[in-house]
Amino acid sequence: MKLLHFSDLHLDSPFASSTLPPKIAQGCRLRLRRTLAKILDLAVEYEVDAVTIGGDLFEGDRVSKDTIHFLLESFSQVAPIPILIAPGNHDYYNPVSPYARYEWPDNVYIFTEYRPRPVTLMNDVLIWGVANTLPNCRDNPLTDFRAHPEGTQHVLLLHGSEMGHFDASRGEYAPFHLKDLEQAGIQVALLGHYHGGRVIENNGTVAVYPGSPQPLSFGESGKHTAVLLDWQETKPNITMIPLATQAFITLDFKPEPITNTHSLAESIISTISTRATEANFLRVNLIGEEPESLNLQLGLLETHLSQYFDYVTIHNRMRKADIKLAQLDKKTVRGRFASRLKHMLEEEPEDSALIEMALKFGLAAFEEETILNP
Ligand SMILES: [Mn+2]
Repeated sequence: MKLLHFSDLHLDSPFASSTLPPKIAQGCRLRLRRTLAKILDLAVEYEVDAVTIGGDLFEGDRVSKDTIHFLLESFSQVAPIPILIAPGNHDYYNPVSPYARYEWPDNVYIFTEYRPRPVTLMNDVLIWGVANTLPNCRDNPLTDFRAHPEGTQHVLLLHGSEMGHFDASRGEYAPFHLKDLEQAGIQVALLGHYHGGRVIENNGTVAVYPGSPQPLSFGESGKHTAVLLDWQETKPNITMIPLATQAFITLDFKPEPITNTHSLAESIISTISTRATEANFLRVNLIGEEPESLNLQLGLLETHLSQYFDYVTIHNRMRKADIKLAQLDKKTVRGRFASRLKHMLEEEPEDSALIEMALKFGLAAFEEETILNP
């Protein structure tokens, strides 16, 4: 038996958390549709016995009729390959969800209850599927569940949080533990919810998170795959097939000892070695102490980097340089200037931003004048 499993495609995602411009976000949504086409091509190519979807296929509060029609057509094109869907927290099942309102092709089976229900895939294989039926299911869906009968391969399809590998960035939905799988007699759990792909093995039970096929925001690390499971005997061989063609790259960058915006841009570019094939989005956090010599022009830096990346956002989190002892030498004009402003900083903290700016530009002016100590 062969299965192809994926989850968390999030069709029609607004990509809002990454503040992408509308046109770039539109390109990402198009890429999600193309990724579904790619996954279904793989299903045909590998001649799988079923495709399983572990929820968050689309974003239920935003999904367009157009996208649902795209899904209906895409799924019917791979018939008779069965497609089993366990709705997640973003595409949860209820009587008004697209899962209930549209007529899905005959090869599509949608789970509708918040407890494991079986579907016979072949003679001795049962797929137990669970549907999230609310946007925030918090009870353990496996409580008191026992897969039966014995001697059958029991596979679970579920969108939920395995609490032993809890990913706080995704929150606690349909929570369960690995031991619940064991106790229920589940051999393989095909999961969704965590967007970083991983395979968890424990006492003969295998749990698979494929990750979101495409990363959906900055900070989404890990693998982005569809997973091919190929049962030779009782245990499946597991192959994670990478699918991401877009990348959200976050870089914390400490610019010392760089002296100008141009060399800063060039060294940021050379730091980033891996790129996705279709689109790369870059977030740079400038950290550490701001080099005294660096008269940073953020707009210019962004334009420079935008020649190499599809979207760039820069966050300047550098600390202002401390006032150095030499600058406080009261025998020099510069020292008296620095001391005076340092004193103002202590006396008038509410104006600190303005005073720091005056200090920075004032000291820069002194440097260019080459003021010598007497
Ligand atoms: Mn998701």
